[in-house]
Amino acid sequence: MFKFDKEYVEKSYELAKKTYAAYGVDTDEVLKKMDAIQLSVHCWQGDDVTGFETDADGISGGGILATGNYPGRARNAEELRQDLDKAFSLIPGKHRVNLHAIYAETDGKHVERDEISTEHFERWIKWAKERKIGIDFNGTFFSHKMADSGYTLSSKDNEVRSFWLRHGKRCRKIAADIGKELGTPCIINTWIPDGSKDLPADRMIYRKILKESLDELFAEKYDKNYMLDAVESKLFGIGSESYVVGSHEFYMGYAVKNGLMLCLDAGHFHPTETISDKISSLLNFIDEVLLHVSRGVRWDSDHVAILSDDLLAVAQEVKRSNSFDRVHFALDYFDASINRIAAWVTGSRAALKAIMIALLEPTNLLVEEENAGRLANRLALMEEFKMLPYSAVWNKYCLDKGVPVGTDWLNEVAGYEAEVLSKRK
Ligand code: RNT
Ligand code: ZN
Repeated sequence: MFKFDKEYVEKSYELAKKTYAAYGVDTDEVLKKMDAIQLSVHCWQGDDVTGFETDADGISGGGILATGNYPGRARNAEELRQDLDKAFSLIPGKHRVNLHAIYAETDGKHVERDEISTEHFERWIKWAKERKIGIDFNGTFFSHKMADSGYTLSSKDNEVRSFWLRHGKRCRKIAADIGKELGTPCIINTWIPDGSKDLPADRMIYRKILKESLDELFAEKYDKNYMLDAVESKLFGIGSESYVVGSHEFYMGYAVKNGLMLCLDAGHFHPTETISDKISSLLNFIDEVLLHVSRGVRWDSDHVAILSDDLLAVAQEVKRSNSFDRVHFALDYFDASINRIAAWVTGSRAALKAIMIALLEPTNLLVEEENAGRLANRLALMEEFKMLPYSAVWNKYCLDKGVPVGTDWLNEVAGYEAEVLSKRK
């Protein structure tokens, strides 16, 4: 495979810089802007969303399913952090880590979800502090016997509903503690699986209950410097094909009304519907948007993110609306059929590439043509800009950040697999 040495990378960068300058884009500035970009990297790619609960029972309740049995899954928090460290060493820039409540460390003791607290995340906090990175958080409302009915916060069963309410409240407190400890607001995203396989007779009742539950869940106000709440909608899932209580309309309404962040997961809409066009609408009514960068293949399959037209369109929308301070990029996919470090790195690098390509776009020139009514030129320029030498800028970025350039990172993954992952039985 082609080996990019330092001289080659520097020389190509100088040429690319000239090309971009001719279009009015300063590539050095773009490299600086990349420093401010933080992805929220999901810990759950490392262990197939299993978590460390003593009675982890896989698919039970909630329909979250990672398929595949590639060897080397992280079996405990130590291994998961070690794997994340490896992945981070191959991803340019400094990024956050996204945790779920099931990643609590309870030292072998069974601690129910409505009893977890910040102490169970102390090692994660210490680890993040040492690396000077932020942590984001999620309550885990699935893979649990109390989710077996298919309903959690919208359950008609008060025992079930209050159990999940207690869980959700604990998670918000944990998130606020994390944000305070780390000095960067912890985004806590609430996604629940509630819905039904077949046609419900009364769609309204569950949504009414969910609204009441959310009002109670979010009643306690926390300092925005410590934590920020987001809510995530969905269209359908495994076991909730006919009806999802927390649909897009439901949560968009709720977020607008209550000043929360809305989470758009790329896999949670109709298969041909994209999330890019939603950003400029939402930002007129809510302060911030959380993105779950994912790739649905025919359905909400959570394939590893790639540099697709869809992902690029999302990054372009954020760039063109100058909203990088209001839109948060989190990754959300889980593939258990390939090397999990490679899955993390491929998706993270894809998201960063999309953001960089968008930042390098000579947007002003497009807007100029648009405003002058020269729409053929606008289209033609968009096509021409697809061929600009962004790969040279990307390679320079990787070089500057001290991570492998080009395909070199694959050797690192292979070495890690031989030395570490293959020994996990
Ligand atoms: C599920 C949602 C949710 C989860 C993670 C694990 O459909 O996308 O975000 O994937 O919380
Ligand atoms: Zn998601």
